[in-house]
Amino acid sequence: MNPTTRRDVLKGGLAMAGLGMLGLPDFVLPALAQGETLVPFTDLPATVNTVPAADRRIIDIRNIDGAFTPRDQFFTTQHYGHPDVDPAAFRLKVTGLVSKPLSLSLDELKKMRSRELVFGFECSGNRRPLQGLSSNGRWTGVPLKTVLDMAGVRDDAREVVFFGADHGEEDVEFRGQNYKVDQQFGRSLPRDKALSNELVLAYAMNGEPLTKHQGFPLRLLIPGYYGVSNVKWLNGIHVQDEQFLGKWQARWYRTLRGETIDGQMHWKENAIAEMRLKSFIARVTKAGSDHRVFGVVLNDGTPIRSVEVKVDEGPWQAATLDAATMKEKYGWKFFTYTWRGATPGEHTLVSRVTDATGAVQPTAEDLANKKTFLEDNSQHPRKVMIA
Ligand SMILES: Nc1nc2c(c(=O)[nH]1)N[C@H]1C(S)=C(S)[C@@H](COP(=O)(O)O)O[C@H]1N2
Ligand SMILES: [Mo]
Repeated sequence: MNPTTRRDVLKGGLAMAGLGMLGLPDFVLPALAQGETLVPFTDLPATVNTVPAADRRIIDIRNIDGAFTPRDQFFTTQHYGHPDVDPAAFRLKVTGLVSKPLSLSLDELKKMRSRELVFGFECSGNRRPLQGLSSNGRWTGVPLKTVLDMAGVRDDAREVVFFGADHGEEDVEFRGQNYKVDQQFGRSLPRDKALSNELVLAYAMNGEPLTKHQGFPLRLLIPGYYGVSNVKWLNGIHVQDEQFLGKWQARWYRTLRGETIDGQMHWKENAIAEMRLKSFIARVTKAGSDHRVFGVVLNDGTPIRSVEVKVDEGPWQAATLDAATMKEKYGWKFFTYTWRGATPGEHTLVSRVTDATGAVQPTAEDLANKKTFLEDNSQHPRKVMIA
């Protein structure tokens, strides 16, 4: 598809939404094959505002046109805005229960043996109707284990806490008292997880330095975990023997779920960690007399067994897993399904993914006892209009 045609399609979409061209980013539309056209979702506006604020960005899932999200389109969010970090003065400090505290410059980190990590993640708040808070990148950085081993984690250490340069005043409530304290954004991991092999302190994505949005100059990446775990503007690693109960670890990022155990309802609050098994349909296109359904899978890295698609009240049908994206353990994955014989009118399409352990993506009804909106990995029925 040539650029002129893409722009025409974009204009068409904007005209339908009653918006002008001014002030909107020049996003390219998906690489549609010759003669392939987008089928409108009737439960999503023709265009979505992908830049709701200067430091926030979502993706329009209909526009995904490759395995890796370009750095200027990668979804982005944070709680305290963007801190200013001077890369020359930057130091990563490793403190606490270590035999040798460290203070590492960016150059020192970049001289260490690096590794690449393909990792796609979603914000734990990503959900219908937009599903726009996910992206996929090829990251470069230093294994966290290299730095922790260099510092020497002591035997009495139980947790590793990661701090960003960003901070804000928070109310810490205790029995009717509010204590206002200035806190850095902080997240923690149990010792064994922090010392496992796949975690990376990243300074580049898709072959270029991180942008400010992505946490320049350094961020933590925990493959398979939700977005919140990937601490941006990372400047402190503190090793301790206590549990870390900071706001963004223990209080804000929680899911409340009811679970029946031995006939009795138990209400559990869990901290956000591993991504839950999810698929969603990102776009439907018309190609000749057939329709093509394209979608995305995200999870904790457990191999994927299958994705199925259901049209209206029909049977579940096998979708085709995209071989290239399936190869990357922690990348997002794509699927396609060819929908034959679509009749004019509105139709409901839904996908569900099953992993190698046999776990199946839940329906919204299955999650009826999940009371907070985080970790919504439910099957997402999507409506389209066939002309
Ligand atoms: N230092 C810091 N890191 C942070 C956050 C934050 O507020 N401060 N937000 C987290 C959340 S909630 C998400 S979803 C991801 C988003 O990462 P991205 O902007 O690269 O997409 O960053 C995480 N890392
Ligand atoms: Mo998030």
